[in-house]
Formats: sequence, C-alpha cells, structure tokens
Amino acid sequence: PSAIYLKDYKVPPFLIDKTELTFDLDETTTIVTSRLHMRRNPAFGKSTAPLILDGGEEVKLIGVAMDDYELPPEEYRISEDKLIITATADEFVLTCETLIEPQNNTRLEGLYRSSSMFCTQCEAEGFRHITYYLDRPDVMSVFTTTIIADEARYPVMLSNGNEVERGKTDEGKTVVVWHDPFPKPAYLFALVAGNLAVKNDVFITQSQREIKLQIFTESHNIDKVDYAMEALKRSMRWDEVTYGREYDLDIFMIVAVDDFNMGAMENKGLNIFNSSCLLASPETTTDDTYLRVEAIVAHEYFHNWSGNRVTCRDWFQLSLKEGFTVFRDQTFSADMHSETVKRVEDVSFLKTAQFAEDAGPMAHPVRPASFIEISNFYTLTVYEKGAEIVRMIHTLLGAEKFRAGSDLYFDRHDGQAVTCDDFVAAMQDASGVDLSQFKRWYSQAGTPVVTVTDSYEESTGTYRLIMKQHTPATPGQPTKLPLHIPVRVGLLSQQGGALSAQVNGVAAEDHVLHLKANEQEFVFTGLTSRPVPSLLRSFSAPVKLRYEYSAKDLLLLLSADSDGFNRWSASQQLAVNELTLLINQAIKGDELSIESQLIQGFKALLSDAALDPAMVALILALPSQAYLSELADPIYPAAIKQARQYLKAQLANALSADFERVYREHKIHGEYQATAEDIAHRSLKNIALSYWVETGDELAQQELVTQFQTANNMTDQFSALSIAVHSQHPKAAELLAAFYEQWQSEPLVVNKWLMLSASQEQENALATVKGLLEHPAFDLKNPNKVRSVLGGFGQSVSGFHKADGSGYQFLADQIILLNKRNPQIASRLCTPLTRWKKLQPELSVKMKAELERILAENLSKDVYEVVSKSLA
Ligand code: HT7
Ligand code: ZN
Repeated sequence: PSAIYLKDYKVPPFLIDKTELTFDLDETTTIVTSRLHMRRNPAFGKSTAPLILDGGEEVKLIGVAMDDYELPPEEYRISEDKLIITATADEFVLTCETLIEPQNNTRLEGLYRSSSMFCTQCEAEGFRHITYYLDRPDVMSVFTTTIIADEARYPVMLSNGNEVERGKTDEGKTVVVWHDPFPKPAYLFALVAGNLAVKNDVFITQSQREIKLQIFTESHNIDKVDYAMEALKRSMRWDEVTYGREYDLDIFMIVAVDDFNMGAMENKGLNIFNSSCLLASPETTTDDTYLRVEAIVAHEYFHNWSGNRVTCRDWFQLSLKEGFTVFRDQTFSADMHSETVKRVEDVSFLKTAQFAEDAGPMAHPVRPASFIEISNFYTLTVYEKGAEIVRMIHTLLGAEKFRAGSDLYFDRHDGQAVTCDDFVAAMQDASGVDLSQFKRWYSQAGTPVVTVTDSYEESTGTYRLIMKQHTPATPGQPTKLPLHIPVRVGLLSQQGGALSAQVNGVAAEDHVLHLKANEQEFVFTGLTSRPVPSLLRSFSAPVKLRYEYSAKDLLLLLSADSDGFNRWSASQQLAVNELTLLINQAIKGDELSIESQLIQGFKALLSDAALDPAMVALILALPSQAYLSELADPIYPAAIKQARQYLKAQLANALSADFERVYREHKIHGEYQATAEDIAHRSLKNIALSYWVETGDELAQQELVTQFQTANNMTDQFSALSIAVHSQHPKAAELLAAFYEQWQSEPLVVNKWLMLSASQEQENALATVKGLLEHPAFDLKNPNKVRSVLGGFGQSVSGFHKADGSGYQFLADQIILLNKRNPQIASRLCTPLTRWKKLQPELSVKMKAELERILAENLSKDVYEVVSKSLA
C-alpha cells in the first residue's frame, strides 16, 4: 500500500451539483441507483481528464449510462476499485446501477446491517462501498434519497434532510423520499431502515422556529433515551448562546445502533450513535457514561456547524472539524458541570494517551502530511491535541475576539470545504492577533518540553523565569522549530497568598507569557519576597513542564493555589515523584519503603469540608498505570503496578479513619440523579471506599458487599464490584458471577462486566480472557464486545505483560483474525503493541516478534500502516 500526501492536493476535476439515490433494500441484495448531475470543475482549468469514480471491491456494477445513453463495456473500465470513463461531455447526468450485500458487510463501513436494521457509516471513505462516487470531502452535492423497502420489516426509513414524499410501488413495497437542501460531501450521507421505536420532542430556536426532534432505538431501549434528548436540547441552546449558531433543518434525528466502529457520526440531520454512547438509565449506566453520553450528543450536534456547514477540504484537515468540535464539547461540558473538574479529566487523558501517541512510532502532526489509510488518523492527536490548539487560540485572543473569529469563520466559509489555515486566518483577521508562528502547532508533531528555571533578587524584588523549549524528534521530523507557547503563570507567597506582580508594566495575579524563542526570560517586578510559581495554569499549552519543585512547594500549591487545576497538578507531581522512587526500588528488587508526604496533603484535603468533593476525588486518585508508563523509559509494568499498590496501601493505612468517615459522609440518600453535585459525592465516596477496603478492614469489606447488593444505581454497584476485583476481595469472584446473573439481558452492562473480568490481575489472567472469548455474551462481530474484552485485557499487567510473551501473542492472534473482517477495529487493537520500543528489554523483544508475525500476514491497509510504521 502506498501513501498519499497533502502536498499533492488538487481541486477535483469534476463537481456533482445534485445526487439522486435510490435504494431498493432487501435481505439478500440491495440495488443502488445513482443519478449524478455532474460538470467539469472550472477551478481545475481546461481539461479532458477522464472521470474517475471511487468504488469498493464488493460493489458490483450492473450498468452505467451517460445522459441516458447506456455505456457499452468498451467505454468504461474498472481498475483498482475505480470506475474510469475516458470520454465525457462538460456537463452530463451519470446513472449507475450497483448491487451490494449489506448483510455480508463485516467492516461496518458503507451500508451494513446491525441487528435487524440497515444503517450506514460513510466517514471517512465509506460511501464508495455503497456506489461509485467522487468520495472526497470537497465534492459537495445536494442529495435526494429514495428508499424502497418492505414496510412490515422496515417501518422506519430515514435519510438526511426532510421527508418529502411517501408512496407504494406496484409490488406493494413502501417508497420514502428524503431531500437535504444543504450541499454536503458523501461522508455525511446516512440511511437507516428498521423496526424502531421513537421518542419525539421539539426545540424552539432563538428565532422561534420549531424543530422536530426524534431519537430512534430498538423498542426495548426506548426507555433509555430521555437523558440524551435533554442533553440534545441543552446543546442546541448552548450553541445559540455561546456561538450564535442555530439549527438549520426542520428535523433532527438520532438513531442508536449496536454495531458501530466508533462512538457516533454527525450525518446531516440524521446522527447515528453507537448505542453505548446514547442510552442511559440509573440502574444500568454509570456516572462516567452519563457524562460521556451528554458530551457525545453535544459533539455530534455541534458538528452541524463545525464540520457540516463548514467542512474539510481534504482529510489532512480533519482536525479543522474534530479539534474545533472537541474544544466546543469540552467547553459545553465545563459549562454544564465544573470547569476545573472537566479540565483535569481532559488533561489527564491527554497526558496519558495523546502524549504516548506523540512519543511513539505513529506520532504525526495535528494536520498530518501523509497517510496510507485515513481511518488510522482519527487519533488523539487530531482530536485532543487539535482541541488544545483551538483552546490556545482562545487563550491568545480572549473570549470576545475568539467569538468574533468564529463568527467570521462561519460567515466566510458557510457551504465551503476549507483548511486549518482558513480557520486560523479567520481568527487572525477578526482579532488582529498575529498567529503566524503559532500555526506551527498544526504541522509539527511531538510534545514540546518546556524547562523552567528561576531566580529572585532580594534587593529589587525582581523574580525571573527562564524558559527553554525543545520538541523531540518524531518520525519524519528530525528537527523542530520553536513554537508560540502561551504559558499562564501566577505567583504565590510562601504562605500561599496570591501575589500581584508586574510583567512588562502590567500588574496582575495571573499572566499569560508568550514563549516564542528557544530560550526566553520573563521578569516579574514589585515583589517583597521570593514567590512560589504556579506554572502552566489550567494547562495553558499541551507541553511537558519541567521545573524543580520541592515537596514543600508542591504541598503549598496543593493546599493554596487559586488555580484549581494546578492544585491537582501539584498532587500528581508529588505522587509521581514518590512513585518514581518506589518504581526504581521495585526494579532493583529492593524492599519498597517511603515516608510519603502525600499523607499530610491528603489528610488536609479529607478534613476540608469546603472543597469540591469531585476535586478531592480527583486528587486522591493516584497517577494511573498508563500515565506512569508514559513517563517511564523503559517501562517496567510489574514494577509500576507494585509501586502503585504499595503507595495506595501506605496511604490507606495511615488515613484509614479519614477514609471511613468520608465514605460515610458522602453517601447520598434518595433517588439517583446525574447532576454534577451528586456525581461529585459518589466519586469521593467510592474512592474513599477503595482506600478503606485496601486496609483489609473487615467492616470495610462488608460495607463493600452491602453497597454492591443494595445500590440503587449502576455507579455504586459497579464501583463496589471494581474495587472488589482490584483489591482481591475474598468475594470478588462471587460478586462478578452475581453481577452477570443480574444483568445478562442488558448488553451494555454485560460489556462492562466483560471489560472488568478481562482486566483482572491474577496468575491465570490469560486463561480467563480466552474463556471470555468463548462466553455466550461475547460476539466477535460486535466492536463494543471486542473492545471490552481486549481493551480490558490490555489493562491486566499479569495477563498482557506475562513474562513468556503469551499475552502479546494472544492479542496478535486476535488482530490477525480481525484484519480482514473489520480492518478499522483490528488496526486500533494494535496500539498497545506499538509501544514495544519503550518496554523493558525482555518484554520488548517478545512484543516486537508479534508485530513481525502480524506483518508477515496479508494485511489490510489499516493494519499494515500501523504495524509497518511501528517496526520502522
Ligand atoms: N466524525 C465521526 C468520525 C467517525 C468515524 C471515522 C472512521 C470510522 C468510523 C467512524 N465513525 C465516526 C465521529 C466524530 O468525531 O464525531
Ligand atoms: Zn467529531
């Protein structure tokens, strides 16, 4: 397989003004007829270039006609899945009849079946698996879709836009016609047909238009969509208030499907969701999932402007819509709940997973320069780091100018397919802020390291920060240029008070410093004693910060910083410092021992009733195995696990009474509510329980079982179960079995059970996970189940990192099995194996050998790209 390059971009030689599609749906063969109103693209220049339409190997061409002239075989050819027609007029209507078999589509791209329904997934290049087309985002067309099906089996037949006609064929089948007036690329096309239940609602827009809202699911799930519907209405209002964006069609529909490769899809007027990201009920859904449902509903809705009305010119620009939309959904969630908690969660995820990606063989810029398979570039870098770029623009411009920039962007480019440069240009033009150096964030891969040193001059009350930036080499980018990095800084007195100081003549308690050179000095004046710096407040840039904080400084920041984010950050740094010591002891085989400073910090937190319980819970959570692995080089997984367990036990034993008290104080009596307040209490209560249980106290162990048995919501029940499993509670196996027994008819709950079961730390972890693949609840065709079992297994240090390499071998076997069946899922499963270079030497060779074994197979483009780049 070969790569395609951003530098080779050319405008399309042909345009499609109108697309008329007819789907004759059937259980065995589906006939798709397209009528494409095409013309040569004047922007391409005078040309006689042939018409080349994208297709897929499973698309069977029945016939092709140009302006109703049926083309004989010598006037077209099919080569490498493309339909090539050499001679065309300047303007013509191309008719194509194709046959597909959605029931045999296991890739879940294009038109496929999930349970008893038909559904589509066309982003990024799925439409070509339906029929021949110019399947690229800069070809925007007005779609009219006719669906013909047996109404008894498929009473619901949906597509984009508005339903404009309904009737019957001579054979008695039902015909429904949908028309979408907004031009769109094929990746936003959608079709759904099935026997579905619907929940109806309405939304009145700011200009008093009435929008019909509909959520469709299989009938047994329709009682679980109320939360999503409310989240949708909150999102619609928020986008009006925050960005001035109103919904444009008269109807907005969401459909839940069980088999889906990702979370959800923003098809115009007809979003399709993985049911795991839409359905919610107190008994079956945890708080985390409630928040995820709200965030994804919002994300897909926000795409209506950032993605659909203004779309991407080419797939290299994916972050144009994804980075911006993630930023929008993060801000929305922050506004709905707690800004600091949301920021901590997002940064924690970024630093764990995106930093790891940026340091690995698949590292790429937010706007990649090349790819083999675009599906591999729906990455944390494009999404999460892309959102950080937009957030930095917000920091540099301020809220008002940022809004002016987004207004200009939407006005200037409505109905167009544009680039990340166009986005930055709008922000720059509307604000007058120079973003020319800043733009390097889009093209330069890798996580910059910012090293800070300081000095204080008593005689003048002057404090100096010297900042150096360096971005390590990444594949294909050996050297890097300095970036424009906004560093938000505040100063604290040694007693913890906020200090006002002058920078460039401006006095404030909080300054955004513009680090632009490789090395730069910043001078603060007007001080009376040496301050403690609070650096990179709110994580103002996605960088690794290096500053030699003493434990005393960190405890001060933890207890007193006015920036809530940096209070959390200080606690993490303290814990990382202590864990690093312990990990090194474990690697050497020494007995672990430490005088933990965290005990003092945690004690104060646990006794301060004024603090937000959600923040306390976040601070109490020790850095994860995954985050510590990202920091380590090389990674010793078992040593990390041992160090975490040891420190947790030390803290639990030292503060046992506090944890018990906090556990009891934060119990909620009454009905479950997914409000920020209740979620905060539950999260603190459950982390307190996890510490308390760690002490081995019998009362704690009993409390855990009682919570499991009496909980009125899934958060409490599943927390109790997870704590039991991860603390090797004597009743862990019994509770796991009881949980399955109770929830076996709820697939989404069973998926949680599969994941937890697969993540267990035990001698026979590998045998357990193999057993799960044979379990009646498992289904290789369902991506959620595959992700649960194999994702869970990846968290089991004793299973996945088994010394003989059998854990890696097992994962490689599953990747090979899925490679043909579902290349997107197979490729994503490769991620843990891509970290082989950073692993301790004995494990590293074993992991590498498995990658080599995969590479020897006949691979899909998806898997080939990840595996070959990992071995390069
Ligand atoms: N824009 C959507 C991307 C997506 C996707 C991409 C590749 C393969 C399957 C997919 N399903 C959805 C999701 C989003 O970011 O909103
Ligand atoms: Zn998106």
